[in-house]
Amino acid sequence: MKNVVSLILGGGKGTRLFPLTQFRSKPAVPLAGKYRLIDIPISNCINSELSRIYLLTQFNSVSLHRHIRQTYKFDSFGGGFVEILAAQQTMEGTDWYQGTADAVRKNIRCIEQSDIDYVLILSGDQLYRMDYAEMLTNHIESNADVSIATVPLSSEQAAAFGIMRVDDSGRVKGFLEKPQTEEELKMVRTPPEWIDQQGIESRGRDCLASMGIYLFNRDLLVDLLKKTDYEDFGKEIFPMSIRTHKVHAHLFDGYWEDIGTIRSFYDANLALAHPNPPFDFVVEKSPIYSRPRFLPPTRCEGVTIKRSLIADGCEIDEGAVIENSVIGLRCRIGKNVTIRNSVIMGADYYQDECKETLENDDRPAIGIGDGAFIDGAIVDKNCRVGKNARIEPNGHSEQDFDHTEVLIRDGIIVVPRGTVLADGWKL
Ligand code: ADQ
Ligand code: ADP
Repeated sequence: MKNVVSLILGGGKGTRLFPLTQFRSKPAVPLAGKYRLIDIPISNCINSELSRIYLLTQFNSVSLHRHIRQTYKFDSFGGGFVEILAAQQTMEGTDWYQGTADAVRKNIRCIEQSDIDYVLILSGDQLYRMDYAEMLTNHIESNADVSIATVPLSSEQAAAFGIMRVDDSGRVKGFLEKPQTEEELKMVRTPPEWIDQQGIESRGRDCLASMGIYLFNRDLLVDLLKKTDYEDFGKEIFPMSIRTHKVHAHLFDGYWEDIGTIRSFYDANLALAHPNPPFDFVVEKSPIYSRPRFLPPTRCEGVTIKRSLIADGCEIDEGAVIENSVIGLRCRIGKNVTIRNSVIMGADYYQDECKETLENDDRPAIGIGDGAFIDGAIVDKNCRVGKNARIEPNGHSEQDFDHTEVLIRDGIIVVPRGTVLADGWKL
């Protein structure tokens, strides 16, 4: 696998994940209480024995950079690395990445090194487990120029993805980025029988969606990027190159979730707390890596916890009830607090260590104050929720809502990073 280099696209603005992406890039968004989204593709690479990894970033990338620097250190003998390629002005150009293909083009020298035969392009914001070595084997056996990983979906979900039509051998014959009309969809539908024939139960699914995971023969990728000015893989490179090159579909049927919206972020996190989670962190041979933090174990005092994940370093006081929720690092939860169906991200630091604990600070402490009630919410890091505050959508929707402290997105209340909600606060 030494002749494969991985490029993770970590630069999108993540507008649909606002306000979680207000101060951080999408791949830096916390996941399952103690990880960040970027840990997923990097762990998949390491577990597939791919250790030459570049991460292309552009927006709000400070916390992402710090996380990578503190987490992924390889020994000096194996030649592995995770290197960040932040958008920068150069002698050749002064503009930022214009799209996914343009981001790769602007870093073309990294893939032009002589010992690289294949380039694996990944997204920095998806939750799945995949052995990329299997994709490479399939790519070589089918003698493909490019392979696109694809997952079967129903037509109702198709509008959010690149959808492809393949022939019997799996060669891609049509590719449409985000088909919006029935007419467009018709051009790229796949008969469910074909999916069944490949040994995957179609269960009514009749679309093959691109997972945004591409494996290119290096020389072809360099050629395409140098000879064209295409800016995007889904919109331009694939629709054009299927005519002239052998683009092959690599079928995948495991759990795969694109964490692009507040709703998908919320659902994916809560699903992780199920007794049989669709994505399991407990796989001994292929762990999901993250930053080692040396936090103390969570301390609980007379609390009721059902179907929840509790990260390290929390303190949960007497009478608290936590159901169907994810509680992140260093979270302080006061007495008789109720938290249901919520993602509480926790804190970056313990307040006592910080100058903010000056005696004249009359704001509520970082964490969730005594008697607070939270249902159907995402509470970002370092928030101060006052005593007896009530955070719940309460029948409000995004449209009729004009509050300065919190937002409603996809029916979920989002409390942005560092928000202060006074004692007794409610909608
Ligand atoms: P989208 O996710 O909508 O669809 P895009 O916004 O291009 O496509 O993002 C792909 C990845 O590239 C994301 O990880 C994003 O953060 C990153 N990215 C976007 N712009 C970037 C830039 N300028 N610089 C660096 N990184 C950037 C894509 C495909 C679809 C496919 C879905 C699957 O286009 O065909 O179905 O992914 O999720
Ligand atoms: P985000 O998860 O929002 O991207 P950041 O990575 O920007 O967060 O911030 C988290 C980092 O802040 C942690 O790495 C932590 O080490 C650091 N940090 C630690 N103590 C403090 C402090 N007192 N104030 C602000 N940040 C701190």
